[in-house]
Amino acid sequence: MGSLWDEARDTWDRAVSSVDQHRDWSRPSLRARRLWLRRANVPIVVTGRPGAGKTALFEALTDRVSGLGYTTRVSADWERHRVLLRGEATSVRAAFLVVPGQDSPERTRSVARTFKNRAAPVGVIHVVCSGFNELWSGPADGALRDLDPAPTREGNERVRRYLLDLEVQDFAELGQLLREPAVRRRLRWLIIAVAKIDLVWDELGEVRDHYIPGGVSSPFHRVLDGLRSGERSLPPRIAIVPFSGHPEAHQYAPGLYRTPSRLDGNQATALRDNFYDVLGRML
Ligand SMILES: Nc1nc2c(ncn2[C@@H]2O[C@H](COP(=O)(O)OP(=O)(O)OP(=O)(O)O)[C@@H](O)[C@H]2O)c(=O)[nH]1
Ligand SMILES: [Mg+2]
Repeated sequence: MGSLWDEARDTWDRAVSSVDQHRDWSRPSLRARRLWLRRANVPIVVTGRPGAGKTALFEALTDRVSGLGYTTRVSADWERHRVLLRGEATSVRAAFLVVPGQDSPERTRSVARTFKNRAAPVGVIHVVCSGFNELWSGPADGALRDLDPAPTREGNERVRRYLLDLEVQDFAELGQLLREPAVRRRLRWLIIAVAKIDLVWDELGEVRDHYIPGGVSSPFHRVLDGLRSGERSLPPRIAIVPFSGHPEAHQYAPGLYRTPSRLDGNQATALRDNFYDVLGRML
């Protein structure tokens, strides 16, 4: 296994240990501030499945306190923001585009356009969540109707596994877009944000092994390795990091098993600050 994944594992482990070492007064290495009516020239696209935590991640990054001010709701439309990212040695005006997760022909077309045209992104933040997606339509969601899970942890696990498969498919679709010539010319970095890590904090080893190659193989690695070999469609820099934009208990629908959050706001802030470090190194 190449040193790329060893490095990715080190970056992940550093993020995890930053949670224990975090101090309330520590200063993040990067500031992210929204700009109004200012030009921005570094396009960054945030992708991922419905209810994965994309909006929560963006809000946490641009808030002073992680997760405050974020209202839970489905994003029906694209969220476009201009953000000044200022580190010690860098200052970048980024145009953030948060893609709505909901499937529709318009969405598919417009995502493809974003990746094909001359405004192809310089950076992609792809959000995954170990299958703990929010099912916005609740009991009416097709997965719940088909699987009809018992209100137990085992029932929940079936839904989670099913959503984990969809997550891999979605990542494979992103992989197709990364193969576009415009993207291969432009894209410098990819961060895979493993959001909602507060829900799986007691299974961190498994989660890391699912997303980062180097241990037991997983379908997610196959997509990553496919991008890396052959056509070499992985951008020069890649990081896979745990994140928690909005720690809270999770339930697929009322009456079903409730997964508790295992991190508090300070710990989520530590992961946010770690994300700033990672992002700062990409810019
Ligand atoms: N436990 C936990 N819940 C989270 C986290 N981030 C988001 N959530 C919850 O997950 C749900 C979906 O989060 P969003 O950020 O709105 O998801 P999204 O990816 O923007 O979804 P779409 O708008 O459908 O594309 C919300 O109810 C959030 O409160 C997290 O880090 N931990
Ligand atoms: Mg959203």
